Amino acid sequence: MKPEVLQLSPILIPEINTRLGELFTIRRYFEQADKAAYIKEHGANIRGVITGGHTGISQALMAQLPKLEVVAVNGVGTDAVDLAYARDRGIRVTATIGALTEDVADLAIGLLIAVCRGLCTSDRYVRSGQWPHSTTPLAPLPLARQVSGMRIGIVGMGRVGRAVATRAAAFGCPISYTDLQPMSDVNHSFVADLTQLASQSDALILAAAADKAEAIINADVLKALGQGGYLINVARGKLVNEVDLVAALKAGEIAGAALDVFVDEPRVPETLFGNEQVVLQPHRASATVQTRTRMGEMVVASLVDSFAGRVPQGSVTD
Ligand code: 8YV
Repeated sequence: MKPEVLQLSPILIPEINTRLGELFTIRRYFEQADKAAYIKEHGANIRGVITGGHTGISQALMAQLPKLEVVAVNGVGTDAVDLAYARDRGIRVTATIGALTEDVADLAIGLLIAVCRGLCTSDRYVRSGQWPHSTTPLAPLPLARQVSGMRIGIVGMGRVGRAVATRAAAFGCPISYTDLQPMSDVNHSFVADLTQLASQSDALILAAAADKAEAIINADVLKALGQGGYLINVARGKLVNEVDLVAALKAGEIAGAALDVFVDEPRVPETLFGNEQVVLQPHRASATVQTRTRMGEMVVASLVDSFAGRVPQGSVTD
């Protein structure tokens, strides 16, 4: 009999869904209107879970799956999974480690350029048909901020942070970083204190895991980043005190922000919608065909290996 797997969030690659269906009995929880009834019906037989990095799985749901052996996260962040509870129950948790590093770093740089160069504002200007009505052939848009040479502060020098650093270095940007400790294999300057890092950076790029860090970007850090500073977030919304960020943007205390992630997705503070100093993305950093295919393959392999008694490549609990 095929193992039963509860799927908490969709996978957008058809070939991966076909493969999952061949190997397992997939219970598509995310499509159910009455989720409680669905769990009552199928919970007792579920041996595996597929979920997204942001979605994770609550302890309450894991508690209703007595035969659960493995949670395969289709993402790299495991902050939305109670790892201590999973370990206690002997439930393995896997993540798609390494699969999305390049895409997330690409988007971080894309967002930095977009917000500094006003790409979205300019795009809206052209699309709305305003350009021909300008009194000069040049659009009367404010001049932008040069990106090359900006002092970049990276928060979290893991895989993504390092990939961001490689890209920023190619733009001639001096790079500093903060993390729990200095990394002996990283040549950029380590700054232990986040506020200090902010004060000496033109842009802060958040690439940290959110397991151990919440609301670390607060009013003090934003003040230190200052009126010429930009905040880029491709990690997790909860790293930022969003109320402080909205207030700092409104008061012009920082120059701008480009955000792929938010505290309460898909809800985004509406006051940001009309703010031209902000670029907004709906959590898309890993959303390319190539990366999502690789992630899906890792999810399949995690489940197959786990059910076969092998330790999967992306296990975070073994
Ligand atoms: C994905 C993520 O969008 O990797 C993560 O932790 O949050 C994102 O890359 C998400 O996991 C897709 O399900």
